[in-house]
Formats: sequence, C-alpha cells, structure tokens
Amino acid sequence: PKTVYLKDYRAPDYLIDETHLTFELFEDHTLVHAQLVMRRNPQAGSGLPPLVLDGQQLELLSLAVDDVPLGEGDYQQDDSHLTLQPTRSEFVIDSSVRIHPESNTALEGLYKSGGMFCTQCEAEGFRKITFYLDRPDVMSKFTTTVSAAQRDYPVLLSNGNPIASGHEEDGRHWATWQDPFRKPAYLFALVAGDLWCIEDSFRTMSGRDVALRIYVEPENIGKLQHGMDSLKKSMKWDEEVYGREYDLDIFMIVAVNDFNMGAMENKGLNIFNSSCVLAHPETATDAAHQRVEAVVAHEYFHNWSGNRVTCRDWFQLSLKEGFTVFRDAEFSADMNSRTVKRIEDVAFLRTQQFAEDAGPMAHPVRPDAYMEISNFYTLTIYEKGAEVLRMIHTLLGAEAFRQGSDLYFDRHDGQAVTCDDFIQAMEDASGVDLGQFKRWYTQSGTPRLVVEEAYDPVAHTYSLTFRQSCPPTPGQEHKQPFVIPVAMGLLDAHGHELPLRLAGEAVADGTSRVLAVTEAEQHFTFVDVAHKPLPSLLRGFSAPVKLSFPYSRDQLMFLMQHDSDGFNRWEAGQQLSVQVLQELVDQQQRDEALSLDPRLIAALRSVLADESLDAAMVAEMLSLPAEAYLAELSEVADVDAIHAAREFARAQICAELFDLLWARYQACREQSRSTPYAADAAQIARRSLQNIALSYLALAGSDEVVDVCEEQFEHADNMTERLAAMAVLVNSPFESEKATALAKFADYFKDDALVMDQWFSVQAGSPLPGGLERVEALMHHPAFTLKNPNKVRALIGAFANQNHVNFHRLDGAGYRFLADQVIALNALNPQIASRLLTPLTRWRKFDSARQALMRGELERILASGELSSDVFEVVSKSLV
Ligand code: DPP
Ligand code: ZN
Repeated sequence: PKTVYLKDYRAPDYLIDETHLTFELFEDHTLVHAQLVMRRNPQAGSGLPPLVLDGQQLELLSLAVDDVPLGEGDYQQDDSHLTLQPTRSEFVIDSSVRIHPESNTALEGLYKSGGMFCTQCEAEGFRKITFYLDRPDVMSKFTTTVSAAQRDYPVLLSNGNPIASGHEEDGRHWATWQDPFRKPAYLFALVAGDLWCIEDSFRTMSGRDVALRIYVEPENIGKLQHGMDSLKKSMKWDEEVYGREYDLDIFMIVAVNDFNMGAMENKGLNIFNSSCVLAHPETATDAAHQRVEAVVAHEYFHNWSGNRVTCRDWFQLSLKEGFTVFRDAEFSADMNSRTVKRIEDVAFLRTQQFAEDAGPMAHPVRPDAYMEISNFYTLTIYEKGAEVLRMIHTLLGAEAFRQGSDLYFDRHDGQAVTCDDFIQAMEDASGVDLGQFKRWYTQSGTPRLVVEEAYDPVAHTYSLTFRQSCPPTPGQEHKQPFVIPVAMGLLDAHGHELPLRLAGEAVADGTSRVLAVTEAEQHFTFVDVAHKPLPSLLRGFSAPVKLSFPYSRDQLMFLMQHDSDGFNRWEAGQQLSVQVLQELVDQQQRDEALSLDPRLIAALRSVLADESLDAAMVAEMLSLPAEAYLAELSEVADVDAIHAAREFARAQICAELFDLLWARYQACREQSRSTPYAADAAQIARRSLQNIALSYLALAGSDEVVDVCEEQFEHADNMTERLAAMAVLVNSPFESEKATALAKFADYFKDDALVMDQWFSVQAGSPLPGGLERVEALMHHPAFTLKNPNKVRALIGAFANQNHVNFHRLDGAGYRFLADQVIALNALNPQIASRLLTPLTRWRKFDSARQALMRGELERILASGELSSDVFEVVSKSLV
C-alpha cells in the first residue's frame, strides 16, 4: 500500500455539482446508475487534466459522457481508478455498475446486515458503490432513487427529503430522496428493509417542526424510547449551548446489527450500530443507556460539526471528531453528573489513549501521513482531539469559545475546511494568539509535566516550577514546548482555599485559576501566602499530560477530603491507590509477603462511611485503578504481579470493610427493590455503588454473599443489576452457582444479540485460570460469529484487552489465538481485523520473553498471505 501525505494535498481538478443515483437492489446483485454533473474546478489551475475517478470492486456496465457512450479505448481502468480525458469544462458522466452487497463482509460501501441493505461510506466506502471523486472536499447535491422488491424491502430510505415514490408491475417499488444540502460522498446513506419505526417530532428554535424517526427490525421496536428521548435532548442542547438548529424536515436513525463503528452521521439518515441506539432496562445496562445518549448526541451534533462544515481531507479528521466528542462530553456532563463523566473520560484517556501515544501507531491529532485512513479513527483523533478542544475552551473561556464557534460555523458553512481554519476562527473571535498552542495538532506523544514547590516563610511567597518534556514518538525525535493550561488552587492546613495572587498582580484573582505553562521550564510565584499550602494541580484534568508532584500519602488523603474540585478529590484517591498498589507489585516481584498500607483502607473507610457523598463518587473512589492503567504506568508491565497486587488489595478491602460494604449494599439493594427502574443520575449512582460493593463482598466467599448475589441475579428488574450479579458469580469460585446463572441467562436471552454480547464479554474478561480455553470454547457457541463485529469485540476483544493475565499467558497461547483471529478476519473484514490487533502492538511494554512471543505473532501475520492495507499498516509499523 501507498503512503498518503498531508503535504501532497491538492484541490480537486473537477467538481461534481449534482449527483443523481439510482439503485436497483436484487438478491444476487445490485445495479447502480450514477449521473454526475461535473465541471472543471476554477481554483485548480487551467487546461483540462485527465479526470481520475475512484472506484473499487465495481463491474463497469456502461459509461457515457454527455450522452455519448465511451468504448474501451476511451478510458483506462485499474483496480481502484477509472481515468478519462474530458474535452469540455462542463460535462455530464453517466455510468452503470454492478456490485455485490450480498457478499460484502467488509461492511464498507453497500452491504447487507441480516435482511436489510445499508451503507457505510466514511471514510472511503463510496468508491465501492460507484465511480466518483470520493474525497471530502468534493461536495455535491444528491438525488437518490432506490428500487427493490416491496415485500422484503417495504422501507426505502436515503438522505434528505422524500420527493417521489411509486410501484412497478413486478412487485417492486421505488422511492426518490433529495438532499438539498451539498455534501461529500462519505455522508451518503441508503437503507432498504422490512423496518418498523417510532415517530416523534421536535419544534426547533425558529418554530419549525421536524419529524423524528428511529427505524429497527420489528423485534426491537420496544427498545427505542431512550434513543428518541436522547435525540430530543440533543437537539435542544445544541440550540441552547451552540445556537445550532436542525435544518431538514426529517431526521432519521436506523439501527443495524452488523456495523464496524458505533454509528455514522450521514446527513438526515444516521445509521447506528444497534448497540448504540437500542436500550431497554431489562436488556441494557446503565452504562449502555448512557452510551446510547452520548452516541445519539454525538452523531446528531455532527450535523453542524462535520456535515454543514466538513473536513477538507482526512488528515483533518479531528476537526470534526475532536470537536464533536468535546460537544457530546459536555452534553453528557450537563445531562448527568459532570464530575463522574469527567472521571470516566479521563480514566479511559489515560489508560488507552496514552498507551496509543506511547506505541508504534502514535500520531498527532492532525496526522501527516497514513496508509489506510480507516486506521486513523483512533483514540488520539477522537479523545485527545476532544482534550485539545477542551483546552481551547479553558484558555478562552466559555463566552469567547462560543463566539469562536459561531464565527467558525458562519464563516465556513457549506465548506470543507482544515483544523487551521477552526483555530483561525477561535483566534479572530477571541483575540487570543493560538500559534504555539497549535503544536497540540502537530506533535504526538503525551507531555510530562514535573512540578516542584518552594515556600519562603519569611517573604510569604510560594513558587511552583513546571518542567515539561515529551518523549520521542515515531518520526518525531524532538518536541517543542506545548501550551499547557494548568487549572489549580492552593489549600491551607484546614483545607480552605487561598486567594491566588501572583507576584506583580495588584489583587488576588479567585481561588482557582488557570496557569498557562508555555515554556520548557517556568516558575509561578504566589504572594501573601502566610503558611505553606498544599497545591491542587491540573483540576478537572485541564490538560492531557502526565503530571507529577511529590505528594506524600498523607497529603493525598487530605486532598481526597478537602479539595473543592471533585475530579481532583477522586484523582488524589487514584494516586494514593497507585502508590499503594505499586508498592505491592514491588513486594510481589521480590517474593515478599504482601502488606497493604492501612492508609488506603482508612481513606476508603471514610469515603464509605460518609453518607453525604454522592453515591456515584463513592463508587468511583472505591474502584481501584484498572490493571491496564497500572500497566500503562509501568516501565515494564508485570501483568501477573499487577493482578496479584490488585487482587490482594481487593481482598484486604473486603476483609477490613466488610460490614460497611454490607450495610451500604443492603441499603442500595433495598431501594432498588422498592423503586421502579429509571436510567436517571441518582439511580445510576446507587446501582454503581451497589454493584461495586457486591463485587468486594463476594471476595469473602461466604454463603450469605452467594445468597444475596443469587437474589440480585434472580430478582433484579434490570440488566445493570442482573449482569453485575452474574459477573460476580462468574469471577467467583462458586462453580455450580456460576454454571446455573450462565445457563439461565443464555437460555432466557438467547435471541437477543446485544444481551448475548454481554454474556460473552463477562466470560471473556474473567481472570480465573483457563480463560483462553473458555474463550475458544465460546467461539463455537451458536450465538457467536466472526462476521458480526459486535460479537468479535464482545468475545475476542474483551479477552485480549481486559483479561491481561490470561491473554498474556507465558506460553504465548493468548497471542497465538489473537493472531489466528486477525488472520481469519483480514480476509473477511479488514477494519475489524486491524482494530483487533491493538494489544499486540503494545509489545514494548512487556518483558523480553513476552516481547519475543508478541513480535513472533506479528511476523506470522505479516507472512500469512495477502494482507489488507489496514492490517499491513498496523503490523508493519508495529515491527519497526
Ligand atoms: N461514525 C463515526 C463517528 O461518528 C465516524 N464519523 O465518529
Ligand atoms: Zn464522530
């Protein structure tokens, strides 16, 4: 495969003003007729260069320019392009091709999911549908006619508004849709199937009524209300917070079972992985409900940040994704607990994105090069990209940020633009120079920020020294200093916040403020500080950096209790846990008896005993850092020692705090029994506390705990409690209770694909010995198939990403298993194959024996035959 470089970007030679598509859908093939109204791009030079259309796996049936049929000598065709020589600056191309959605297992382009036809065109799937200029800076007005057998495909959908429909004699029917907004081909969508929908409406801020519809296969019609509620909340929020109004008369979502991503923001016709839109209390957990709310919002928000203003080229992907993730995160924070949302996002970022930024696929938020763009739908583009937007918001303030976003949407409506254009709008609206800040877009790697303090008891000054650095990443040996916004405060000995006045300032400026660290080394001196304070740094995780400050454990306990910033209270607890767990890892590695610092128990005891604390915060504070996070923090990750240390700490917590955990568990469960389920913040908080308490209690191994576990499993009225109880049993030594629960669950839910995904995941993630054998056996379960991405993620993905002790078995069998699956999937679905590879790319984190085994499997994949560009890029870069 070829590498594509940002520096080679050139405007398109030709433009497509109108795109008229006709699809004739049949069971064994589909015909696509495309009429493209084209002209020379006046911005791209003079003369008439050859026209090079993208097209892959298309059987060309006919081709004409301005109604004149072309013969074989009039064009050239290879496996990805069709080239012809225009003779006029304005012309119309007509093409007919045959494609095979019925055998498309890559789930890119037009394909079948179960009995329905659907599309996924981002990033470069449209070229598998028809010959086209498949690039985001070619924007066109689309009219789409779909024809199919009426009995099997009564519903025919595409982007925009329905303008005509009719019946043919042979049992077929057709519908025509017109999208009045110009859009790139990646936002095209088509759906045909036997679908039911629920319908609602939304009155926009200017008083227009928009019809809202969510389509599903009939058996899922009862799982749509939460998605619909989420959609209406999103529409309202985007009006209130960003002033963005919806622009078509109809907005549709379709749920499909086989989908590579979470969802896709096609104009007016979002297509969703059913896991991201279906939700019902009996089948979906609280986490799933929250995910639905977030993804519905995310895709809806793309209507402005992505569709009305789109990307010039795929290097700018974070322009729409980072911005839209930031928007959906703020939406979720407004709908639920802001602090808890931030905690979850930061824990995810630090575990997963930081690992990516430290690995062979590390790339800037705006990459310079790629082989396969599908590989760049990454945590860096999405999550780090969102952090970059959050930092801009922090540096400019909410008001100037909003003015910047208004200017951006206004200035670029209908255009395909760059990250630089976005920054320019922010600068123009705020007057803030973001020149140096832009390094966040061009430099990869996670910056380190080392902080030191100095107190002068005579002068009453307190100084903080910040030293920033960033480790080398592929292609980037040396980094320039970043602009790092550090939100901070100072606490006195009673835990009160001090007024913050920097040397040279006339008056103090509040008790929490943002220091902009812009140099490799920089000092800030606060004056009027009567006693040595304790700093609270990087409040709300104000920058995606690894900050270190030499806190003692006692100081961390103090911050846990007193910091006014909820995020930093949690963070102090995490740092305390990390210190304590790292000490246990050391003991384990030295073969010493493990001994847990009692301060951790004391800290958790006071958290548990404090009934005034938000239950969600208690649950978060009780959650020890994940094994993956501890691995990420290690120089060389010792998976067995990490697991042993963490399990030891959990057992100690259970032993020392059993009575408190029991009391809180019982109180929560009692409330669950007496209140009908709602996916609201208070109930979600209660259930998370209840479930984490149960997971600790189970470590006692006593009969009374097995009983409550079974009671919760049997009698819960919702999946959050039922699944948690089953997971506790699965991870316990109670073999017969475990077997009974798994069998009952599978029997009851066998026809619900999304519930069975959870059943697979719980087992795949269990760290008990024999994990690989269990997963291999589950691969033969009738509900499992490699052809469904959700199943692959639920079983193989969960095993390789969440089950460290089993996946990293010393004999390499876990690695071999994963490589076998990647090789099989490479032929079926390259995007999923490449995604699945991620754990093997992290080989540098492990001891030399494991490194050799992991590399060996990467090499075996490389030698396994013809590789997709997706898999080839990741494997070859990982082996460098
Ligand atoms: N569907 C993906 C997302 O919304 C890609 N645009 O992020
Ligand atoms: Zn997105």
